[in-house]
Amino acid sequence: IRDGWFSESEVMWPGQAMSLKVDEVIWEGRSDFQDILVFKSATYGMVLALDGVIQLTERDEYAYQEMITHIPMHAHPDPQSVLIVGGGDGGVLREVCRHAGVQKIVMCEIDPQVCEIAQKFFSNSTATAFNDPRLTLLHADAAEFVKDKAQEFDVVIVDSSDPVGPAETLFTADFYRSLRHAMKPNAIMCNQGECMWLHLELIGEVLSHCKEVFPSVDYAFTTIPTYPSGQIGFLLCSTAPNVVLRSPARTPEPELAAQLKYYSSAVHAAAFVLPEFAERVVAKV
Ligand code: AAT
Repeated sequence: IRDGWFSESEVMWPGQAMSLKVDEVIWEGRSDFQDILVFKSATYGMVLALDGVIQLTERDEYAYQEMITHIPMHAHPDPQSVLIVGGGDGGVLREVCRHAGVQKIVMCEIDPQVCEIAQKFFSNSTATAFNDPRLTLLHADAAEFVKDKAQEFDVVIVDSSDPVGPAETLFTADFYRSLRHAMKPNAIMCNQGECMWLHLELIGEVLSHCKEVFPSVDYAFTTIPTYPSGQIGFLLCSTAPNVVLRSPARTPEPELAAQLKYYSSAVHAAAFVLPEFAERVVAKV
């Protein structure tokens, strides 16, 4: 923070930095895993940054949380058991809990302090469902946690930070192999998939790791002002062959649809239509 403005650290996006005007710093410190910063911004509400990288702002978080959650949840015909990897702010959990058919949710977030801070400062936005009785909350490296799991989950949502830092383990073929083992037949996973404007090469690599492990793979994206370059993607994988991830298996129940601000069935299908420069890379994998 300099002269009243927060600028994002640019390790993974050299030469550019998103800046937000700061009204008040609310919390600043270091956990066992990362630097944590919470501040009130002038025009984007409360903001959470980890290691200098924006994880959420109250103004636009739903564009990410809804899409990373509802694309896999609606690509699956009847998800009952869900694993959330990362997601310590609780936003993905909030969206998963909106599905009445879900019976069991396991969330594996490496850093307990992120969950504590979310419940303290984001209890009106993302951290609304930590008391849901369906939730089991664990604090571990998800790459370790999934190693001995078999056929447990219908949907896995990997809401992880970028591969520089504690999330490095979550972008490897080993992790995807363990995940596949932890998933039921016909299960779907959705992974934070970085930005096609910045990381197309990384996306191609990670997609090919996924292809080694999963028979059906595709890539979608959402728009979001406060993530680098205003856009972030998702890697979608199914444990079954020939699953068309871009066609939703279900439409949102009316009660859910009324709460959604970004996701719809039309947006689901459209999110997989990529600009030609990205389509070429994804189609080649
Ligand atoms: N919904 C907010 C967006 C995130 S959160 C990423 C979370 O993943 C963080 O809370 C972090 O502590 C957790 N995490 C990182 N590594 C691991 C791991 N190995 N196991 C379990 N949890 C982990 C992502 C924002 C994307 C930013 C785009 N630039």
